[in-house]
Amino acid sequence: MNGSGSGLFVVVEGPEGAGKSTLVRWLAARLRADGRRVMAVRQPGGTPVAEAARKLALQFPHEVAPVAELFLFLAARADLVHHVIRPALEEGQVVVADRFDLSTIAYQVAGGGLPAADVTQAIRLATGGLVPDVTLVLDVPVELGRERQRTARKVQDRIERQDDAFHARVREAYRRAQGPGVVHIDASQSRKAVQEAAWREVTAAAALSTRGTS
Ligand code: T5A
Repeated sequence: MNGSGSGLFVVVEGPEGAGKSTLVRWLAARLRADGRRVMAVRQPGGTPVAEAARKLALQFPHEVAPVAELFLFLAARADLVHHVIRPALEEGQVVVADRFDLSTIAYQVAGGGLPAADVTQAIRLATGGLVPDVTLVLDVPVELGRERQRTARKVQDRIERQDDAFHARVREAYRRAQGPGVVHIDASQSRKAVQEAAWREVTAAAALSTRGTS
């Protein structure tokens, strides 16, 4: 399905504080306990170039033009796909990614107002058309996500500091997302309930695919 070798490509998406990193860590551990070889990645990040782009996109103390911001995220993704994700899939590993293309549609298109068709083309160029086997979209109300971030004492980056209207558009774009392998999970539930729902979807995707086994 992902068009790259025999691995399984799992993406976790959703707005700020939805519990993506928590779920990625849990899924990676659970899959490893099942004897699978797992590569967990976050975006933007994961290679020296992608980490440098992450700093520019999220921590640079100057205004970044919307299209420049788009290309920073896509530069990070292109490098991660080329150096890490495709090779891991080709080796038959399960790749679990914290964010992927849907983040760009939610934040730069719905949030930032860039044109969807152009961004979709740019994404395709950056990833070579790589598509996840399953995308778990975690949904939480904006205020609950912010509350979780505050409780976790997360220092806000440039995008998290955007206003509530921006984050409401991001959440709405996630809620509207659909397509092959896209699954929505109510992430205002307990960690355990979210993990169980996610595990059902990942095992179903692995069963559908001949991939994802070690
Ligand atoms: N971005 C990214 C774009 O604009 N375009 C793009 O193309 C890409 C790829 C990345 C930023 O970049 C933007 C979007 C983002 O603004 P980041 O620092 O990587 O930023 O941060 P986020 O991905 O937003 O991650 P967060 O840490 O904010 O949120 P998570 O990962 O969703 O949440 P997590 O797992 O850290 O959990 C937050 C807290 O909630 C608790 C956790 O223990 C933690 O304390 N928690 C729960 N509490 C109760 N119930 C549950 N079910 C819980 N699950 C987790």
